[in-house]
Amino acid sequence: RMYRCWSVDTPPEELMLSDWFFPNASMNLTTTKWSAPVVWHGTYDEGILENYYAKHKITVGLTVFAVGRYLHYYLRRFLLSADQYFMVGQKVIIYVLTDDFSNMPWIPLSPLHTIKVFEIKQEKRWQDVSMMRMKTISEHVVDHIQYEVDFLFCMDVDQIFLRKYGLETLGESVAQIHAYWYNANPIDVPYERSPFSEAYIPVGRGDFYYHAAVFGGTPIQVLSIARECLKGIMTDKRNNIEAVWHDESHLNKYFFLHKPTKLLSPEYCWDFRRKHNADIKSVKLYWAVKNYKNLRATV
Ligand code: 2GW
Ligand code: MN
Repeated sequence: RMYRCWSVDTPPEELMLSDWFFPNASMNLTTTKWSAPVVWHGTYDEGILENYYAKHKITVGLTVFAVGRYLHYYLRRFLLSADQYFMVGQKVIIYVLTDDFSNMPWIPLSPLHTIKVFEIKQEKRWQDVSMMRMKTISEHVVDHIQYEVDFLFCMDVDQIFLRKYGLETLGESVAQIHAYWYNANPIDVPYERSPFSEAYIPVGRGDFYYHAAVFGGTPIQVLSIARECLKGIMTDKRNNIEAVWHDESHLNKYFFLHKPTKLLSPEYCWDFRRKHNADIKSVKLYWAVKNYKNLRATV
């Protein structure tokens, strides 16, 4: 299954400007123009992967933040579903970062799975709760995660695993294509458009719009991602500017400059409020329902 290249039916000057590829209804992109695989359901052989990793044992890490009301609202379902579907049969360490140690839910875990809980302080602004995850991730990768896992994912907590999310997703640096923008016109995607922000991507440039709810790779690559994003966020703060989608804008800038080695289709982070369509064969993870009024009241 292949996407069609945008430049096929656009004039040459736009071809020069645009790094963009986008799908149409019948064709899904399976390789980027820099030769990275785009993983869709059906593009991988689970049996072959399982055989390979039976001989090459690995441990996979997963960081998740649950601060303030998000602990009560989302953490239990995230963890229960992760235990059931994330890297089934592999060694997994889930790193929970929370401001409320004592309200950590009890979760029955499968063999080979474990949870490590770390306390962090709550930021005053919700934008900072989200953005400062990059700082915390960097610190924990340096302190211990780099010695504990072979691959690491970083995810939002407001989502739920629905099917096996497995070895096919592992790579050096892994980016998630955003469910809302995967088939959009590239000039419409919400990259940061102010040249005064470190996250700036000019109109007409960019490859994909990536979702910050899921990113990953080897610990060293995740460290590089988190450090660069944090650097951009802190520079913007000094310049009194905040990118339109906070850490997500900086992540998009990072992956624009350093192309990911593997991309995940929107099946790996789907929103069921989007109309069903034939591109989406098998949803592995989906967005939990959000009640902004209650959730954002205290933060
Ligand atoms: C965030 C925003 C408003 C109010 C509360 C929070 C909040 C976030 C919180 O009170 N507690 C908390 O633990 N978080 C963590 O930050 C949690 O892990 C959550 O999943 C993550 C990102 O916040 P979230 O999920 O509300 O943001 P979204 O779903 O609108 O996500 C996208 O845009 C964000 C930036 O605005 C991030 O880039 C995120 O990764 C994107 O998915
Ligand atoms: Mn989220």
